[in-house]
Amino acid sequence: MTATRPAQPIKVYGSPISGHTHRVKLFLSLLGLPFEAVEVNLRAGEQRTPEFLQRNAFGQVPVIEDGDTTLADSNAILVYLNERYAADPARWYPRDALGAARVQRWLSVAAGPLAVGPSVARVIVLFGQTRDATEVISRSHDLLRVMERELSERPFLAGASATLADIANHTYIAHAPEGNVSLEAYPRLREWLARVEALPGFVPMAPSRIGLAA
Ligand SMILES: N[C@@H](CCC(=O)N[C@@H](CS)C(=O)NCC(=O)O)C(=O)O
Repeated sequence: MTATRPAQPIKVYGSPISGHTHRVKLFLSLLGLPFEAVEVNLRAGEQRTPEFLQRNAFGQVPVIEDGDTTLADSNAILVYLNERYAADPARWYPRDALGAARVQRWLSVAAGPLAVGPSVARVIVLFGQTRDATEVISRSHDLLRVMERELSERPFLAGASATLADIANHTYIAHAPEGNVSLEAYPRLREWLARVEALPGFVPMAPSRIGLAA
């Protein structure tokens, strides 16, 4: 199978502290696709400028520009990159009904419990917010317990090999300790992180300096 290549590097509008941005960069790297990172300064509110809102009316990163195509939302971008450029799209997003649904289930987790749990717990610390994180941390552990149980049944979230389910969920789980969500009690989850990190082309997100949201 031959992979298509973009005519020019794909522009990724994002932030180095954004796990949503990182999941896109991670998949671009796994696919070996050229990209150019364009930083959007979230602390300065650049995601709400009229120019950026043209790219994403929700005022959030990441957004990609691939030639004439502008696309927002990390999970939508993963699906796009896979269908457009992967040599074997079925590897990352199975073609059979149940396989596809299993991946979609974890994309929903990434946009739901992961986003309102470990991701928010980290934002509270990174942005030096004063609000009580107890409930968010507790909610995060509810998710981690489910993931730990499911990963006792299979090596990757949606089956025997890595799929978009793992790409979408990896970053905010790996960085959960930055939000005071410890992974200590979850050995299977930590083994899964290592399995994802062993994929050829894996690139980590840099650890964030606490209280310094750039
Ligand atoms: N559903 C979106 C969520 C993206 C998101 O939450 N982005 C955050 C950074 S990680 C953001 O841009 N926050 C700035 C804001 O909401 O003002 C996606 O998956 O791309």
